[in-house]
Amino acid sequence: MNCPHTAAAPADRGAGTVVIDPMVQDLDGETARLRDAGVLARIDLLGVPAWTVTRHAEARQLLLDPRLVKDIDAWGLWQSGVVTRAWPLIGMIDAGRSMFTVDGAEHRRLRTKTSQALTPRRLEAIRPEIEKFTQELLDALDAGQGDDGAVDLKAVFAQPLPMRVVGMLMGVDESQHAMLTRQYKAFFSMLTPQDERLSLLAELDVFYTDLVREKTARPTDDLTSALILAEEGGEPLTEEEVVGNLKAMVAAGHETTIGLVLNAVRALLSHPDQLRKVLAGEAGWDAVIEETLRWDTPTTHLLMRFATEDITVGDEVIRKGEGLVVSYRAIGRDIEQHGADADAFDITRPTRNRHMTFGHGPHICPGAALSRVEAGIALPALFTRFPGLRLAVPDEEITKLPVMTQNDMTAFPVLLG
Ligand code: STR
Repeated sequence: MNCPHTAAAPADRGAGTVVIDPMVQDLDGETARLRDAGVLARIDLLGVPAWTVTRHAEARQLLLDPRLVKDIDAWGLWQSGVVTRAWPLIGMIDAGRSMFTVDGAEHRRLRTKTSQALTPRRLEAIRPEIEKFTQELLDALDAGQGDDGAVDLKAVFAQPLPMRVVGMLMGVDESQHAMLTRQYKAFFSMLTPQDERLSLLAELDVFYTDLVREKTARPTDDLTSALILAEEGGEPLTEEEVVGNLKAMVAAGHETTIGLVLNAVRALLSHPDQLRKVLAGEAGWDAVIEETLRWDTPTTHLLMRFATEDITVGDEVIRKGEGLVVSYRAIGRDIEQHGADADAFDITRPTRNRHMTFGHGPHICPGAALSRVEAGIALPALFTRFPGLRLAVPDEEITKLPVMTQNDMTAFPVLLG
């Protein structure tokens, strides 16, 4: 098979390779195929071969393995020039120096302030602001209904809420939110031509670098300013490192939370018995959030880690230089971890908190608590304000964003009841 994105055709992919569909036309089918392909499966990402881990226990172990690193220079296909910046997924890996791309002691240095700023205790201080944003966006939903009574829950509510929250935390002015939303939509979409993706990433670099310079000159009380200031006696982050962290926080902090909120609403609307349980107080919103995180993970596949030595997993060996993806959606449906009914959405399932959707080990999502606070405010507020909330189109007509790595929708039209 010819690969248009890489400099040379990759090696034989073998019979057991699961080709990841850039258009995300059948996510449940693909998740099941990955699970069937084994603990460690070979996948094809737009012509580029990689391994993926599809099981909870083995992923947990691999995510603690220091022989797997995030540095793209450890990737054989990159070293040899087979994969280049022309590959549409390169921006998911070659994202600049930040806590997302560095390991070991340097990783701790890059990450500490961020994780300290996002502890549940520190987040209590911004809860009132998140509640205020939520109420404003609920008003916007009410005002946004078209002639047919429908309104897009994604565009009007689920998308702006996390953007405002991460914008407030990082000190990104509200006047820039529409631009960022537009840029990230194009960045993630597989329909965007690669030259456009590369130029928008360059524009974002300029934008974030300007922001960091402004905060360096006039620090405020946001996390960007905190990242710039040196710890007492510590080594300050470089401008490049602050920019890298800021990019990672804004990208991760809004895209994944959109998925969490929308996937939870969709799951409840298509499982009215479960919705009734929450509304009757028989189960908490935290149960809805955890079960959604397990059953319909906002991150489908996380790219990528590279083996610095041969790593044996069961009967397979990840060779030195090969890439490993973590397929969180398949991991959430692991029968060994969640039982034979792992494909069922059940907010009362005993293992609902035992998912791995935020990762594991040193890179575990530093924004996990924040996303739970956001969804924990947004979901009850939405269903309290609009108890008759329902889909404006049949569920089958909801389309996924053409994004291989994220589990998000193009739009989510609802009637407010
Ligand atoms: C997007 C592009 C960019 O400028 C920086 C980053 C680093 C963090 C990445 C982000 C990326 C893509 C979405 C990710 C996020 C970390 C968590 C998020 C992968 C590459 C998830 O989907 C879990």
